[in-house]
This record gives sequence, C-alpha cells and structure tokens, in this order.
Amino acid sequence: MQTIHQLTLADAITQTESHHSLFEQERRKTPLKKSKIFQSQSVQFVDQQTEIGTILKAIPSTEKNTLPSKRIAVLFSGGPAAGGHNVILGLKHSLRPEDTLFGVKAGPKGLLSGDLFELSLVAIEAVQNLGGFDLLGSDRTKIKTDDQFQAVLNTVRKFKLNGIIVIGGDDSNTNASQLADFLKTENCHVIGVPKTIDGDLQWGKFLPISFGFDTATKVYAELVGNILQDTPSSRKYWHFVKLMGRSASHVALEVALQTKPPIALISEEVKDRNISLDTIVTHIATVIAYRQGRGLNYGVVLIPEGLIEFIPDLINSLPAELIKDRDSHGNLKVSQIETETVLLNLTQKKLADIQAKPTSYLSQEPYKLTETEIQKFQSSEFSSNTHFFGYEGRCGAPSAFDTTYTYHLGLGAGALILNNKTGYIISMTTSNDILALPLSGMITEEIRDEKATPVIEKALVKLDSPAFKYFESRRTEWARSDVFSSPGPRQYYGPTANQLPITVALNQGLDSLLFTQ
Ligand code: FBP
Repeated sequence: MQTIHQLTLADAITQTESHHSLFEQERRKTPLKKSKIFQSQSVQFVDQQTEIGTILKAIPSTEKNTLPSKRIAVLFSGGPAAGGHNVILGLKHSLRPEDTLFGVKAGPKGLLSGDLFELSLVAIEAVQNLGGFDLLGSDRTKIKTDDQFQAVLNTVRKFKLNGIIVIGGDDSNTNASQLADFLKTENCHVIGVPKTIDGDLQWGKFLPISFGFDTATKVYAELVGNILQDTPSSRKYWHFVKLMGRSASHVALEVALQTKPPIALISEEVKDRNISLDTIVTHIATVIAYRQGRGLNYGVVLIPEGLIEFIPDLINSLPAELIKDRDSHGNLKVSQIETETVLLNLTQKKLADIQAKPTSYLSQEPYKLTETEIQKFQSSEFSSNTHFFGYEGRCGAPSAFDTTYTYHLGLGAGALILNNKTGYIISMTTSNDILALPLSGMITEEIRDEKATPVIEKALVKLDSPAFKYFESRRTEWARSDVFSSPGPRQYYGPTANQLPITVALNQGLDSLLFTQ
C-alpha cells in the first residue's frame, strides 16, 4: 500500500477507506514489544501466597510446552473498550503453531449459537493497535438458564474447544467464573480478561485497572480540556458534562484530576456522606454565583453517569419505564438518562433563589462575596450547554498504555490456557508482573433489579484513597479560580506518551506517571 504522500488527492481520499487512514496505517505498523517473561521458551505459573489468598504468578521457563494441541475460542462481552484487538493479538502470539484460535461472533450470543470462525494472524494484524471490537463484535447476553449453559456445551463439543477466553467487565467475568465451573468436567478451561472503560474491575495492587479506562479518560480529558479552554475565551457558558462510567466514578475522578474543572461530582461521596440532591444543587449554584460575582461567569461541571443510582430523590423522579429498562445483567441503562439536564434545570431554579436571597448563600467562606461582587452576580446572566461524553471514548485507538497492557493481557491469558489453568482472570501489575487471580474469590452478592445476584464486586471510588483525597484537597481552589489544564490528545511518541492514569499512579503509591515495560 502506498502512503498518503505518494497518492493524488483523489486517490488519497478513496484509498483511506476501510481502516487505511494515515494514522491507522502508522498505528498498525507500530511493532509490539514483548516483556522479558514472554521472550522465554515458555511461561509457567507458580503459586503465590498473598493477603487475598493464593494467586498465580507467571515465570519464564526454558522448557518447551509439550501439551497436546489446543482449540481455543475468544469473545468480547459488554461495551467496547480500546485495546480489545491487541488482547487477541497477544493471545494468538502466545499460542503454538499446532493450536487453533477461534473468534466468537457477537459476544456471548455467538457462543450460544455456535457462531465461531477460525482467526488467522493476518486478520488480527489488520486491526493491530486499532480501537473497537469490530473484528468479532460484542453483546451483553448473560448466560444464566440451564438451556443457555447447555447451548454453550453444544458449542464446546461441536468445535472441540479446550479453552474459552472471555474479554469482559465485572458481569462478564462473573459469567466466565460460572462457565469455568460448568465446563470443568468437559476439560474446557475458561479465563477472563479485565475490560471496561468504567475502571471498576480492580483489585488493589493485584489488578490496578481494567483495560480501556486509560484511553477513554484521555479522550474525555482532551474534550473537557478543550471546553475548559473555551470558557475563559468566550466568557459566557457553563457546561454540564455527563461522563460515562456506570456506578463507579473512576472516570469522572480521573478526568477531573487531568483537567481541574470548577466542579466535579463523585457518586461514591454522595452515597457515603449521604449528600442530598438539594445539597448538590446548592453547591453547584453557589459556585456558579460566586464565580459570577468574581467575574468568572463560566465553567464546567463534571457529572458521573452513575450519579443517578446514588440519589434516591433523583431516581424516584424518573418515569417508571426508564427504571425498568435494564440490560440482561439487571443494570440500569444510566447512559440513556439525561442526568446533566435534570441537574441543570434544578441549578437554574436554585440560582433564582440565590438571586433573591444572596446573603443566605454567599456570606460564608469559601464562597463569600462582597456587596459589590453580589451586585455583579445579580446583574450576570447564566447561559449553559449540556454534553454527554461516552461513546466517544470507548473505541478510539488504544493509548500507548492500553496498547501495551492489552497485548500482555492476551499473552498472559494464552499462557494460562497452555498451562491448563481455569477460572482465573489475567492481570499485569504496575511492576510488570503477570498474575492470575481466582475469579471465584472475587464474587460477592449484589442486589440487581431487586434480587440478590452473585457478581464480581465492583470496585468503587474509595473516599480514603490517595486519588480521592488529592482531589478533595484541591477542588475548592479549582472552584474559586481558573487553574484548569488541557491535556490535549493522547500521544504515541514523545515525553507525554507513556503516561498512566493519574488515579492509578496515586492509588498504587507510585512516584511518577510514567510507565515502563
Ligand atoms: P462494560 O461494563 O460492559 O464495559 O460497559 C460499560 C459502559 O460503557 C458503561 O460505561 C455504560 O453505562 C454502558 O456501557 C453503556 O452500555 P451500552 O453500550 O449498552 O449503551
């Protein structure tokens, strides 16, 4: 294929169709480097005793893996997250020439219907380092009934599968754990891979983050940074931005740490500190009024999409159909609810109240205004915009971190299967250790759709975590003045390329944002 520099304008436009933009060509060509452990003849796993029980740690081996050939299927499950294709590439690279890799079309649904096809290296390399899940597709079907388990068994027997790799979030990995138990006697091993932009599939230092979180938050932080940069330029708008991330607020916290907006809400704080809807709205409106009085009549409010689930007043105000509309795992479809508009409308009403009784709201630090400033606030107009950043961040080309991380998760998942391990989720730590954590040890009960349901515990933002504490210590300053920053687009070369998410670096106790391999 010619590069864009060698083509006429007309050819350049037509020949960049089908994943052949200059950017995609360059990314596809970028080689992936295996970490030391995967450069060995084979990889073995040894038991490691830890505070969360016995886990497995990968070690290099000089011996050739001589197990009989294997037939392995891989599927995506749930929402897309950047780097999924590189998991499959890592998986393919970990297998031996005598092994066969099948792709399952359209997620768990394809496993039920037996919609599998053999995955060639050429097909996978065509999407190497690129975003999306389009090589296979995905869906949110939960495998729960006896008939569904039987359908999986039929597929396993039909394709003579020895292994299934489930690339998914907490719900999909719960399903992976159940499938691992169910298929044990069939000698078919099941391994999970931690995927979700929500970042709520974490296990302390053993599983620092799910893949896709870094890319999604870098995309959102770029967009939020651009809007923040617009605000003191046009000097007239307040932007209410809802950010994707069901239940947990890791995404909102990460984007806040990257951009430092005047207001960012964290659902877990609202829940743990029992903060009422009125208190939230009063806080937003007071900050707006304060800034108007100080001549800063603009700003950004970050709202995690899961907030709705944590505020009974808000959820009760929704039409019954919206509450009933849940996915196959019993999750409320929070991405479809316009929380940002609801909060904006309430804020406008509260601002009218502050206009009428300014001293009730603006006579105490940290949002105290002088008489003249109150007059300035009272003569200011409030203009607003709403945004929802969600789907923009799930399928972008993986960041440098997600590119490498996912490739190694794939290499590790393949190594587990070649070691006859089952019921584990693969992980890579910030010190580049490849670990396997037993899925059964992560399962707890959650109320879903009013029923107690076994699920992998969602890792929510902890109020005593270093990331939240740092945010808490700075946010009043961010509200009172303009200290925002614009991180720009994610980079693949140069000094800003190899950056970890800030929340991960803080919570893992690292002293640098840089990751090395
Ligand atoms: P996963 O947990 O499957 O990774 O999906 C997460 C997510 O992106 C949430 O942030 C969002 O609420 C939801 O998916 C949207 O789902 P859908 O793609 O069905 O609209």
